[in-house]
Amino acid sequence: MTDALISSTYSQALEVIASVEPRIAAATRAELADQRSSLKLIASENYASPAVLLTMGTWFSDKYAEGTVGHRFYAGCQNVDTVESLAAEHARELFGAEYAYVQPHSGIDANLVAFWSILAHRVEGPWLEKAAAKNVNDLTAEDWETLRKELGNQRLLGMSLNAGGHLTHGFRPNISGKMFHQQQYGTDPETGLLDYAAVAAKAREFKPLVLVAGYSAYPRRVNFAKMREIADEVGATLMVDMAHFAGLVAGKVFTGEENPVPYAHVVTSTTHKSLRGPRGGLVLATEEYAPSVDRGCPMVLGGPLSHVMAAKAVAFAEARRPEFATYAQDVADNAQSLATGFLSRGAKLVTGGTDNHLVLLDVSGYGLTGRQAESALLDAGVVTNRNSVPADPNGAWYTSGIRFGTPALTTRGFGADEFDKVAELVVDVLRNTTPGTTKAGGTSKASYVLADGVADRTKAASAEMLDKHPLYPGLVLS
Ligand code: DSN
Repeated sequence: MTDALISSTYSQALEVIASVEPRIAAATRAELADQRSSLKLIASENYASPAVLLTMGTWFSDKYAEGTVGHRFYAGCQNVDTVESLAAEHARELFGAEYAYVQPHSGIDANLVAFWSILAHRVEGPWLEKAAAKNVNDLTAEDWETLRKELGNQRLLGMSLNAGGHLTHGFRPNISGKMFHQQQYGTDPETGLLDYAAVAAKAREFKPLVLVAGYSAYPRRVNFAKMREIADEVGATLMVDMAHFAGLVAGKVFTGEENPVPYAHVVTSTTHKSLRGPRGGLVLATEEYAPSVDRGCPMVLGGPLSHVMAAKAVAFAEARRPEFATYAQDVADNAQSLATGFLSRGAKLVTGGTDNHLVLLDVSGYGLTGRQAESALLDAGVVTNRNSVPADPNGAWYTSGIRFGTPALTTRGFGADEFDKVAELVVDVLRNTTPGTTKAGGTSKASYVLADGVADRTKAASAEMLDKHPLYPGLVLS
């Protein structure tokens, strides 16, 4: 697409929107300006291509299509069938998966589909075959009673939130921590690294039905062959949530035992993080689990978002191109550079570094909570998110960490030297931020004071780099 075409397409689209609700058009323009002028370092965010974004803005949004390809609860789904089949085909090819389900609306939805499918597939009962055979309406009252009892007694072992796991991996305040008896594995208290022997010991004792691997704030790679060995030993299903690192799998940075697809029974993902697609979810599975995954809608999900499935197909097609592999390698190399930049300036990193796309900086050494650091950085135009560190004394609200990710700025074209500069700017802000005081005169965990001039000098230095790597170059709104 030419620059002129993209510019006129978006300019005209905004005019149409403004004719109905000008404040939404204005907010959309403001969002582009904000994203263009800030250092986006949120590890779970990226910038989708104009092709992906445009695909979401069509009349596919208007179509209901509960069910599966060729088996819908609504008439007139032939074009949605085309879209869903193509998205699933691209996903299977991209990841070398036996089966792909592209309907989940988000990562949490994908995980719910996975939990359902594992329960449906694994939990013994007369209802099982019927459910998998898609005649769930034949279940008797007695079948449902068995199902309720059996489902309520299953166990799940996942990585704790503090160690970098996700809240859907059995964290108590999440439904995953309530629908299963759950236990969590952590990381080695000294190194912050995953201790496979400790995971195995816990699994032997707890005997989970589901072993969940994957993370949203663990800055290291995982050996999925080892996780599968543990799952097999205790008879668990291995479910891997690769939401954060799917782009590194697609781009073949994570290969062999670091690629979850050949080892996990069920793999879940989002499509908008390192994978750089539209906001949404994805489930990959072995043939064995496919029939129960296929029942995600209407068992767990509302009707599929056809416009987003179409955008997933476009994004997967993009990720199958050779340049995506280059991008993925750059994401990992840039994270190395960012981590090295922090370490060389005396910062403390969880696990002492990274070998994926994210870096977790412990800000307690600066006398700050994660919340204070996040706010001070935002004042300086650096967009991050606060995050717990292992055994965090400040809990999940204030936290002691800041999570940084390289996927978004790598999309803009930032290289290793620029990520080193980013580390310099971040450290400068943190060194020049002090905690505020509470009304009672104590040290606040929320308020902070950023020294005069620091925000301006950070923004000026960032602007030099951002101007060199414009977001959506050529897109000029009239
Ligand atoms: N919100 C995502 C993240 O930031 O990692 C996970 O749900």
